[in-house]
Amino acid sequence: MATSHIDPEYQANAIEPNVQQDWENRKVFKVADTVEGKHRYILSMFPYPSGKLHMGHVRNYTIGDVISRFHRLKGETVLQPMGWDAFGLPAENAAIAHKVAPAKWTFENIDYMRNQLKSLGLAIDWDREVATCTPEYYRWEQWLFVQLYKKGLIYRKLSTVNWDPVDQTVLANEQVVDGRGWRSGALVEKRDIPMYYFRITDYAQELLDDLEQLKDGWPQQVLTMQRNWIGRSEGMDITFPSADTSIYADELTVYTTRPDTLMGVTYVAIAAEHPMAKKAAELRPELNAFIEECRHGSVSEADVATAEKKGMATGLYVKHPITGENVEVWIANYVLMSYGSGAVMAVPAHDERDFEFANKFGLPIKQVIDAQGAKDNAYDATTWQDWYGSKEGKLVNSAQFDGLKFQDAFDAFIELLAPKNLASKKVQFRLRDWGVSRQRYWGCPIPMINCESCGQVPVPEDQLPVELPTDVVPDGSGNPLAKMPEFYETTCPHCGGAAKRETDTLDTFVESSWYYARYASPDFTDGMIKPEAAQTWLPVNQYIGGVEHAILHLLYARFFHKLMRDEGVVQGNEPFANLLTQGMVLADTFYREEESGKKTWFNPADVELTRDEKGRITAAVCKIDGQPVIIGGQEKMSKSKNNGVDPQAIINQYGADTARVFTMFAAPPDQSLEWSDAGVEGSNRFLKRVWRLSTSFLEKSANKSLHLDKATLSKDAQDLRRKTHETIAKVGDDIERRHAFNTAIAAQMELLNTITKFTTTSDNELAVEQESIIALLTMLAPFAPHLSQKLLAQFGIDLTEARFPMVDESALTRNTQTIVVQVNGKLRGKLEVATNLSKDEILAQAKALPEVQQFLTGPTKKEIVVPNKLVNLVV
Ligand code: ANZ
Ligand code: ZN
Repeated sequence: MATSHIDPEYQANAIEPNVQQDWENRKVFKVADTVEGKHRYILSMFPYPSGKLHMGHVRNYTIGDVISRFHRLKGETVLQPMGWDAFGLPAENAAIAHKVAPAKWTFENIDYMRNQLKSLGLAIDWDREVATCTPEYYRWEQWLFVQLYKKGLIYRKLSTVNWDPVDQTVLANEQVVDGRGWRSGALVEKRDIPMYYFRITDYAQELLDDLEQLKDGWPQQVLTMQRNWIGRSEGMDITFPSADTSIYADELTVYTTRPDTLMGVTYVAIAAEHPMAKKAAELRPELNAFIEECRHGSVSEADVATAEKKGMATGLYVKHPITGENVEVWIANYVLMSYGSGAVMAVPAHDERDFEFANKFGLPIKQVIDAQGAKDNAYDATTWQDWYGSKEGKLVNSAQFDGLKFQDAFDAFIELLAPKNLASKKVQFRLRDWGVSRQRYWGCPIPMINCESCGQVPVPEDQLPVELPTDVVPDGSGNPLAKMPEFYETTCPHCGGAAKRETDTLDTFVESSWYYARYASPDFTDGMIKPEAAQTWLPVNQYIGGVEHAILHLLYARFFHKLMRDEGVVQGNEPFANLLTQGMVLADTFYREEESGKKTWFNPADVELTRDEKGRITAAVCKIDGQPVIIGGQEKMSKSKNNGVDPQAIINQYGADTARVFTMFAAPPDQSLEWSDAGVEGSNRFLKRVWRLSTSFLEKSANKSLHLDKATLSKDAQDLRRKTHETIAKVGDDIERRHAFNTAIAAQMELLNTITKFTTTSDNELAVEQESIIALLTMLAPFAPHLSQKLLAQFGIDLTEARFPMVDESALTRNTQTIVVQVNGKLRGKLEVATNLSKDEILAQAKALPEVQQFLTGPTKKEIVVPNKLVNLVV
C-alpha cells in the first residue's frame, strides 16, 4: 500500500497539468498503424479552427473520450485521433478584416485550440494530428481527384449557379437569403460558369442501398434524412413532338412521376434556361426580359417551390403524344433546369404548383383522376385539393384509359408510347452531382491545367501537390489566385505549350470526406492510406458529431469511402459503422429591449441571478450596472444571443474533470444539454466528495495490508459488495451499450453515498471498502480521468494500465433475506434467513422467535408462507 502524502483538499488545477504531462511523457495514447488483438477506432468530428473551443466541442470530444477510455479500460487498443478542418471561408474573412494571411491565422488558432483540447484531458494520439490545409494532406486529395477525372467520375460542365456580384463568388443555396448574398446583401444573379463535378449520382443507388448496412448502428432519423436527400423516385420520360418542326426542330421531353395524369395535360412548362426558351426568345424578343428576371433569385428547390409563380407563353407548341393535340409551351419560374429534363407536363387538376400557375394565367384545368370528394367532373375551386396527390383513384376523362388505376395506366402508356420512342421508364434521384469548384483562395487547389489547344489536362502525378501559396492576404475582391501569374502560369503537360493552372479551389467538404481514413496513417508518403493501416483501423467503429452534419458531410464521406474502395485504397463499403449524434448545448439568454425593438443580449457570465428554493430563476440583473435584464429562456448557445459559456472559464475555475462530468451528467448525449452553473457546482461537489472519501480511507488504512476474505463477511459488508458489483454491471452497460453516460454517473453517485455510509469495524471490512473505492475510481476514470489517475496511484494502481472492474457474480446473489413474521396479520417480528431455506424451516424459525411466541396463544389454524417475503400465522 502506497502511503505517499496526498492533499486532503481536491485541487483540480494542481493535479490536471501534471497528469496530462505524465500522459504526454509516456505517450500513453499512442497507437501503431497495425495492431494485434482487440482494437477500436473512436472518432469525433474534427473542429474547424475558428479561434477557440466552444461548449459544443467540449461535449462532442468528451463523449468520444468517455467511449475511448472505457474501451481502453476493457483492454482494447483504442485509436482516438484529432485534427483540423483547416480550409474555409472564415479564414479569408478574418484576412480581409485583420489583413493577416489565412495560413497564419489558421495555424495560430490551431496552436491555441490544441492547448485547449489538451487541457480537457482527452486520450488522443497527438502524433496523428492532421491539418487539411497542409500539402502533405491535400496532395492525396489531388491525387484522387486526378484518378477520378481520368475515370470520368469527375467532369467539368457549365452550370447555373447563384452568383454574388459583389463578393464575386458562387453561393451555396443556403447562402442565398431572400434572393440576396448572405454576406454582401447584393441581389444574387444566376450565372453559367464552368465547374468541376463529382459524379455522385453514379453512386446514388448504392448510397441508398447501403443504408441497410447501417440500420443498427446509426440513428433512425439520420438514415431517413439520408434517404430523403438521395430521393429516389420512379417515373417516366415522356416526349412531346414539336407541333411545327419548321419553327422548332427538336422534340420536348418531360419527366413525370404521375404518367397516369397524361390525359390531363393542359400546357407544358419549361425552365428559363431550357434551350427551347432561348429559341422562343429569338422569335419573341419580349421573352428576354423575363428570362433575365428568372436568372436572379435562388436555385434552391425549396425556394422555387414557394416563390410566387411567374411565367410567359413562348408562342411555341408541342403535340400531345397520345391525342396529337397542340399543347402550349410556357416558361415558368417553378421549373428547375437541374431536375429531370428541365420541363414538366403540367396537370393543374392534380398538381398544386400547376394549379396555382394555371389559375394565375387562366389556363385550362382538366380532371383525369376520380379522387374521392370530386364527383363532379367540372372544375370546382372549392374542392380542387381533393383532386391532387392521390394515386388511389381511377382515371376519368382519359378516353380508352378510363377506369385504370395508377400502375395499370403506367403500363398502358408505356406499352403504347415506348415503341414510338415517346416514353421510357425512368428512375430519378433528387441527389445532384456534387459541384466542388469554389472561386476562393483558402482551399485545396484543383489539380487541373487549362490549355488552349488541349483543353483540360490533369496535373501529372509527379508534379503533385499543386501547392497553395501561403503568404497571400485576400482583400475581398474575387480570388487572389486568379491575379497571381506566379501561381497560374504553367506549361501544358500534354503539348508543352503555355497554359494556365486552374485557380478554383475545392469545396472544403472534400477534405472532411476522407480525413477519418488519413488518420490511420497520417504520415504515409506513398499514397492516401497505408494499406495495413486501413486494414487495421477502418471502418471507424464509433463516429460522434453534431446532427447538423447528418446529411451532407456524412453523405460525402460515405461517397468518398466508396470512391476510395473502388480505387483500391480502402476495403468495405461504409466508413462509419456506428454513429452518435449529440444534442445541442443550451444556455439561458438575457436581454434588454430598446424602444425601437432592438435587443441587446447579455452574456450569462455578466448577469447576477436570484433563484427560488426549486432553483428557478426569479430575477436577473446585469452585474455591471445592477439594473434588471429580461430573462429570455434557454436557447442554443450562439454568438447572436450572446449566451455562450466559455469552456476555458469553467476549466480554469473548476478543472477539466468537473466540466467533463457536468456535460456527461446533465443529459443523455443525444438530447439537448441545458447549461446550469448550479449543475457545474454539483458535479464539482461530487468530485470533491470522491476525493474526501478516498483520502480519508487512505488515512485510516495507512500501513495496513488488506486482504478481502469473502467467506467471513458481515451483512453490511455483503450489502456494500452487492451494491458495488451491481453498479459495475450497470455502469458498464450504460456506457457500452446504451451510451447513457448520465445514468452511469448517477449510479456512481449512489455508490459513493453507500460507501460513505459504510462503517468499518474490521480489516476485512476495510478491504471491502477499498475494493469499492477502487471500483468507483476506475469507473469514474472515463469521466474524470485526472482525479481518477491521481487517486488510484495512491492505491498503487496505474490508471493507464488499469482494467474496468469485473463483476463478481457471487457478490450479486443475496445470501440472506429478511422475512416479515405476522400473527393474525399484525407484524410481530423479523427473520433473517438464508435464501435457500425451505418453507418448513422458515416456519419453524418464525414460530421459535420469542417476540412471536408470546402471541401464539393457541394452536395455529392457518400458516401462510409467501416466499422471500412473509410468514402469517393465524391463531
Ligand atoms: C406531371 C404531374 C402530375 C406531376 C401530378 C406531379 C403530379 P419528384 O416526385 O420529386 O421526382 N417536375 C419534373 N421535372 C421538374 C423540374 N425540372 N422542375 C420542377 N418540377 C418538375 O417530382 C416529380 C414531379 O415534379 C414530376 O411529376 C413533375 O410534375 C415535376 F398530378 O408530372 B409531375
Ligand atoms: Zn496542351
